[in-house]
Amino acid sequence: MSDVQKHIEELRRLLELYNLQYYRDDNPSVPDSEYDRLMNELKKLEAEHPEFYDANSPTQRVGGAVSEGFTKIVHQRNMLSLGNGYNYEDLKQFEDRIISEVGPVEYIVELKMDGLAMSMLYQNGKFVQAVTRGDGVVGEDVTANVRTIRSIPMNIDFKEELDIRGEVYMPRSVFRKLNEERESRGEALFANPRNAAAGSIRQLDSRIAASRGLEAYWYHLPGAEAFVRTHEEALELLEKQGFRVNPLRRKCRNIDEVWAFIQEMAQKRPDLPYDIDGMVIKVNDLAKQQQLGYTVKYPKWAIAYKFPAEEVVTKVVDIFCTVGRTGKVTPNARFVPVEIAQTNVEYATLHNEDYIKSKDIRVNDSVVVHKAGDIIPEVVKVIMERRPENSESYIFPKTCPVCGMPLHRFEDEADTYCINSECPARVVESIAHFASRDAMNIDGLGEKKVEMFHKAGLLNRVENIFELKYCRDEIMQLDKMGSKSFDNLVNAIEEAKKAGLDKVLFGIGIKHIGAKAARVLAQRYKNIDALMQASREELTRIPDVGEVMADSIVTFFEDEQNVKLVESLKKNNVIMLYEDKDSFDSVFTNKTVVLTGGLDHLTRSQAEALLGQLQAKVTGSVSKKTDIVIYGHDAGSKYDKALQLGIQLMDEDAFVSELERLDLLKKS
Ligand code: 1X8
Repeated sequence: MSDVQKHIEELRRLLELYNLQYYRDDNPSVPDSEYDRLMNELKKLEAEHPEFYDANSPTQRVGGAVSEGFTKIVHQRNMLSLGNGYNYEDLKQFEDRIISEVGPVEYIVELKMDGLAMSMLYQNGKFVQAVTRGDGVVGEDVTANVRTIRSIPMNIDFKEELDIRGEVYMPRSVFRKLNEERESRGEALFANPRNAAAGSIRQLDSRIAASRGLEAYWYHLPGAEAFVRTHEEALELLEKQGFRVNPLRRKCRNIDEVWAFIQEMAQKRPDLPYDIDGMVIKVNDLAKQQQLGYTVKYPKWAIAYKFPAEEVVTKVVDIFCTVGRTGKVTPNARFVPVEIAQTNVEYATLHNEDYIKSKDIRVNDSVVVHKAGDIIPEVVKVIMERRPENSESYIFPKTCPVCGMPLHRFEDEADTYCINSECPARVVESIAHFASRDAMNIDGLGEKKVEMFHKAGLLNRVENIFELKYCRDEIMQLDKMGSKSFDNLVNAIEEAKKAGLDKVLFGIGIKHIGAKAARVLAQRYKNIDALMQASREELTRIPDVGEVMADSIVTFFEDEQNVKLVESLKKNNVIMLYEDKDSFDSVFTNKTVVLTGGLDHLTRSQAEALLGQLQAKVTGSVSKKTDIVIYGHDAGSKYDKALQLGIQLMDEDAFVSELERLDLLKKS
């Protein structure tokens, strides 16, 4: 290494240290002037020696990179959400189930940050990538913006690959200042710190993200069992490696201790420097976590306790109906806007005709509205004493507010439907649903755009989406859209063709088939033709698929229009196959594996951790019970013994290519 390079590295090391002392520890060891002097020296040297560029250099943390959009990244492990609890009974139930499955356990109780979930990847001790949660399976690459959060170490003293999960947030004080500045400049205000953090992390210009004073707490290390025994130790490991871990956490021996801590934190909540929306309770022992496992949606070893909803009184200004993609007519209330749980609330769903009748909600009524965190606002009750004298009951419409056709309410159903399949509201909603995030995820084709294109006669059916690329001039004129934006839209549509069978099944809008059921069906049938041929009886035999769903699927594919839609998607090369992204079925699954000899491409513990992920049992010695021996260079007696016993042998190259095939290792 040249002297210059050595000097650059030393400056980087010092500046990173001073950065962390200042931003993470709130405990600077040198005056600002000294920091500035070293930073200027480093900037000068880096400018003179571009060959030593390093994206993680302290000079890079003020931002600078401007990107055109965020690359979508498939998480190596899904980012799950948690089941919710709202009271003591919910938590007690959570504990009862745990006790019945694994006996009494210890819990770690932490604050539930109201921010943005994030996953950071470290390889070889270096920060390499940060990805938002997204839908839990696919997130967005926001590396350049996360790099500007100065409390995050860019280099750590830990060579194993780490996936570090946590929450990026905006402190309340920063939020207040930001909004004051925005107000003085006449800019739109952020509704709450969470929205401000989200807006900042999705800035295309990383210098803006850098200026937003974002912070982060880290609370989860998937695969931690390779290094430690408990969640507590995992958090300590993160702390030791220099990550901010929220110190407000407690180990509890039972749910009563958990509840006491929750009460304590509920008291302190208003004085915290950041927003929290609840508490997270996790089983401490990692082996017990694994034993408890997961439901389809949530880990069974953790639960999120949500603080109670806030309630506010406001007045109903209007009641109006909207029509969804299935034709369902939903009544909504519009209020005098109020702030609840730090968001502005102006609308709430009134669900259906009976709901309005049972609460007797009327225009001009004063009502109690509640909202908890991410839960949609609801009308709790009408304050009857304040009802004006000339008040009249709400009369549910007899005709569709959009197309004017008569509405229909089926017997035994609470909902009312517009049964005109060409009703513009239904058409727009079903196309927008197809394009939406949890379905095909077509950026730039939200409801407003779909409505506009529909009005212009460009979008009458889902399959027309794939013809938009031929309407360049019309769309650019219609939408005052630049040619770049048009290209982006066309690219997003092309990209969406690869979304996979599960997304297509959800997107085409089969009644009663949500995102989860769509995934189950895709996993089961692998291609759409097999599903189209499935009988009612066959479908009901699938766990998670009941009779209502089975009927709905069969009926859907009996409709000629829907068969045409599928044909048209095929013609447009929309992929209708399913590839398993998160099941790691491999040659190693449930096998006993021995590693021997020196490995060149990964360390021994990396290999063991990856095999662990594949549900293989890694042991130290070769016996008749061994299924596979993976050998590197200079393998000795274990290799010989495997040969003797006729055990399957696999060299490192074969092992590495299998890991690459499973997307557990990146191709080098
Ligand atoms: C979400 C959050 C978790 C924690 C804190 N804040 C959150 N928003 C924590 O574990 N301390 S865990 C979590 C999740 O798993 N979805």
